[in-house]
Amino acid sequence: MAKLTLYHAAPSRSSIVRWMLEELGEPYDLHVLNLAKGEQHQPDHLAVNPMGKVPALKHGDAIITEAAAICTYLADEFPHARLNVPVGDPRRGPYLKWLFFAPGCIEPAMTDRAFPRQEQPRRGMLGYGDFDTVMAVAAEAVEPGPYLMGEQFTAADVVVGSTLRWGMMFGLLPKRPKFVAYVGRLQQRRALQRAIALDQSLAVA
Ligand SMILES: N[C@@H](CCC(=O)N[C@@H](CS)C(=O)NCC(=O)O)C(=O)O
Repeated sequence: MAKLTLYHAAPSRSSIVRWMLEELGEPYDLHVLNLAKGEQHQPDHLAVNPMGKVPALKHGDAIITEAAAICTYLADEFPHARLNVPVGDPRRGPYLKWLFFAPGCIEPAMTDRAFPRQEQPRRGMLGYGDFDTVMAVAAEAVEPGPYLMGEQFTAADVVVGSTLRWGMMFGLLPKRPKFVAYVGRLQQRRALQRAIALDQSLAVA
């Protein structure tokens, strides 16, 4: 089987992929980068990800970047883990919507609020519209639960859940009761607990 290698720094957005890999239960190697030392901008890493960022995933000869794309890829590539909604299932559309919603709407709404622009663009020009609508839509989506796709935990929960978890942890997102309850459910998952513990030991090493 082709080897999986995660280009990782802890804590960072590559922790999203580490959680995903722990959910999958497939063996993987880590290639750890020190972001503070700028290793992500060195030529050997730029050959992997010309964006000079983590995460990146190498699977055999394939290199995938962008956390949400990597999680989507892994869920489809290892369907036995039941972390995807397969092509042909009518729930696939909403599943993909949430995978794109985190990097396409939640994250830019959050960072634009943290680092406001000098001039506020027209709402129609912003792909996410406005912060309050994004928060309201996300809160309604996580409410019935336990997961975004109902009883099935999927890669969409890894991506959306990580964004909400980090956003609240750093005070960038409001601690809405629906977000807190959802993230609390996710934190019960052994794979997330394992990923957090592994990242903590990496950070202190
Ligand atoms: N759009 C990328 C963002 C990745 C990203 O910004 N990673 C940060 C760590 S959280 C990084 O590598 N920063 C180092 C740098 O830009 O120099 C994704 O979702 O994977």
